[in-house]
Amino acid sequence: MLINVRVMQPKLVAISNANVFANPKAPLYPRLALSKNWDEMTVTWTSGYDISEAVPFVEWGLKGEAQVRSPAGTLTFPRGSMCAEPARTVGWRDPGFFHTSFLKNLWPNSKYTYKLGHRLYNGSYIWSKSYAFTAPPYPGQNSLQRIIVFGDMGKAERDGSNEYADYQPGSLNTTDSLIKDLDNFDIVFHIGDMPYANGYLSQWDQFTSQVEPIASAVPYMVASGNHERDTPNTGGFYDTNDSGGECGVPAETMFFVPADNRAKFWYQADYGMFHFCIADTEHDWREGSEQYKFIEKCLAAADRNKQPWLIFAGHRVLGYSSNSWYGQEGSFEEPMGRDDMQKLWQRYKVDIAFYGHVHNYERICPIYQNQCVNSELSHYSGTVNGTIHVVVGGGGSHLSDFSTLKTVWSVYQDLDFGYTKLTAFNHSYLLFEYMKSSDGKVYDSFTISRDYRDVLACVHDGCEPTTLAT
Ligand SMILES: [Fe+2]
Ligand SMILES: [Mn+2]
Repeated sequence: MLINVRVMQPKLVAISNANVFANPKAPLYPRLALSKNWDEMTVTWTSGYDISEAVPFVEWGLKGEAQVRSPAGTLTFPRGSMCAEPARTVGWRDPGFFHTSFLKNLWPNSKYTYKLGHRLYNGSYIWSKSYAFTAPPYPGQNSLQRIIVFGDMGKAERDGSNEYADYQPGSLNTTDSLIKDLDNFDIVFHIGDMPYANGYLSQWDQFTSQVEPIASAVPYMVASGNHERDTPNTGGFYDTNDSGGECGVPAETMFFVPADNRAKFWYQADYGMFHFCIADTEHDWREGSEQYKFIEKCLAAADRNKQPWLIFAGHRVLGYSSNSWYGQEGSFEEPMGRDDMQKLWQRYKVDIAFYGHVHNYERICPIYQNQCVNSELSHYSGTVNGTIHVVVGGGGSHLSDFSTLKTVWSVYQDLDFGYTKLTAFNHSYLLFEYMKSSDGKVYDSFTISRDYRDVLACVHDGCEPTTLAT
């Protein structure tokens, strides 16, 4: 049945023949994610099989060689774990089961194949189709490493049905561009606002289905956004119901991240020459908070000789954005965003900070205490004396206007759907690119070239004391 859904006035458009599902419980939508250990990959998928009915596992191994089986855990969440309407009421739908397996002892950069399986207690097996991935590089390893970053993608249907308020018009373009380019990147960071299910749980399946070609092939790392987490009176930093009562539960159960506690969605990730510190902007980040301590520890953990490229990312704009509502508020950031965090970006010489939430693209100069520290626009080199901030929230959801006020620090603005890519060629050369989702072509870019001593060099107040003693 094809129904054009305006939620309040559904209109019947056409009726198809009856659909029969071969196996409505079949294992689906594998999504890869980095683990806490560099030589592991996690695979999470969705099925209709509880542990009481079948044993979930992954059959996997080096491509073309003997395959082994690894066990998987099983999780679900009940209606009672939703915090408010509509997730607890009209938006609720039994989510099925979520399985995660840890594939261990991987050989760096090697190709693996894998299949999801369930062994029923009557001895028969249910299989998924076969998938493949490339194992992550060893931390510090010198090899080509390519990272995709964007936020706020959402989902959409190709036949135009169920276009729920036409909320994510650019989503399919972004997904399709990435699928077309799948051989040319190694890992994805989707920094919050994933399906915009907003308490209508079936939309999570639509989203995991849409990203499956990407997430089943490269690690799909996520961050928590207001549309995943925010529900009043549930311990978050914001008291709006942007998640439609989900209060983070579907995101934290359906996607694996290497956090100590997935309900506190901050974590670190190593990928070769990159060290990532991912913030959870829906929880307090100010000095003295649990998250602030974590972010400091994470940034301090980057050995810049081996991991020169230090990246900070979070959903809301803790840094700088010329978005119109941030402009009206006057400080061009999420309220209280950079007050405390900038101390850490400066002290630990973060290269680039990424944000979503604002649905457009904007690049900020290398900045220190609200001042551009470099008039260069495209080829940065030498001492690390400021952090470059990037808003990349144009993944697909309706676009956000820029302020008419001009700021000195805004280098490039694009009111369109797009995503960004980082390419580390080695320890001293990084390429940044911004692509439009509509054609996958590069519209903005810059490079950073420098050596280890340029990271160690004293700048501003960021140096340890020295002595004259010899
Ligand atoms: Fe968003
Ligand atoms: Mn948001």
